[in-house]
Amino acid sequence: MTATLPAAVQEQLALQAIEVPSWAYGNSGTRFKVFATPGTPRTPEEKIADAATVHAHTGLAPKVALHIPWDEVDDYGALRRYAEDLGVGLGTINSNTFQDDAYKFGSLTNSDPAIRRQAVEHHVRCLEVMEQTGSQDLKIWLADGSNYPGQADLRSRQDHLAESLRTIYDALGDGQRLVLEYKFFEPAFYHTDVPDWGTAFVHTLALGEKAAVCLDTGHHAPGTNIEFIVAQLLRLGKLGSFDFNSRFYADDDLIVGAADPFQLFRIMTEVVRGGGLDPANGVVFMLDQCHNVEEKIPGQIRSVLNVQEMTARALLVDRDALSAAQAAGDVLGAHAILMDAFHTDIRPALAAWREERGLPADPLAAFFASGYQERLVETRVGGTPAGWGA
Ligand code: PSV
Ligand code: MN
Repeated sequence: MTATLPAAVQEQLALQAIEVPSWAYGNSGTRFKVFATPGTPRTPEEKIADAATVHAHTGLAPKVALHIPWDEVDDYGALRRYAEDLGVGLGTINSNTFQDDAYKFGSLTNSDPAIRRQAVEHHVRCLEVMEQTGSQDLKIWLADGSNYPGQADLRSRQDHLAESLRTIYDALGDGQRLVLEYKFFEPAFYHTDVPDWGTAFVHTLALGEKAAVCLDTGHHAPGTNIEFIVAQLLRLGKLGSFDFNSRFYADDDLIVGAADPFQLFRIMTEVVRGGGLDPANGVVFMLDQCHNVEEKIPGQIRSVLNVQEMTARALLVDRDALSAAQAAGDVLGAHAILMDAFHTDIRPALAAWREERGLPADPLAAFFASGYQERLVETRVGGTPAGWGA
């Protein structure tokens, strides 16, 4: 492919905005070991500074998603101004009802009304934070579930969930949305209260227009056709956001597009097909990743570039030719049209696209040459490195 992308593709790419998660910059690991990294941020401000560096090198990551209470500060208005001074905004607020002893047997689904109330109040507090950060989305992921058949009443927990979500939904302010994330297992192993897109869909449908589904790419059983779910949710107007990452075995939270680049291409192809790139459709593209053994800022740069590369390839699919081949029953012809786009090396064209915008042609090389990481290692001395609090 020549070094120039078609104008229509360039226009679409210019609109692309990927939210990066604050927790990607902190230390993380497995239940076996969290490895410390020199230069790791100690505060939400330092995480935001690292995220702003990703945006400065790629032009792709204008917002930082926060996790409450991991990113708890006294003054969220000041945090917002701090971010804006660095050229980024604050994005999705992720609630956390999975690290408190009270939630051992569930949060919004708990059979104890006092615990449900505590969990609802946490979410209402998150909505207040969103007022100050200017965030649009409250993202709810629940660790709720059970480990043994008979341990919990599956049915009444759905009723509790519906009621708790309703209370939170009714507290949404102007321009705020509730986004419900599903995950098929972990930390609960027998049953999970929001295990799949269907459950997330029925709850958000019952709530109303300001509620939608979050699709975390790592939250499916092996072999699940995720792009089908993308197509269906877009068709139903209920795809609120993505949590992008890669998985080999479980919820690995690896770099998006690393484990299965073709899957990311297929997902982005359905996003394009369903109008999901149009900001009017409200789909938020977020990363939900951890960098346990690789460098964190370069890991995030690699991630947003992977999303951009697969978006560009998806935009190159010859739609008219594909429709004609599909209508004609030309199985191999239709397949070849899709594969032609996937196999197109758009990297030189994207490098040129960046240069035209005053961005480095090679963001990773520019980051390594900038000395930013070395400065962090020298200056971030003392204090407690941020972590996921597990
Ligand atoms: C749960 O596995 C999850 O995907 C949710 O989005 C949480 O908020 C996030 O991970 C925490 O890392
Ligand atoms: Mn997630």
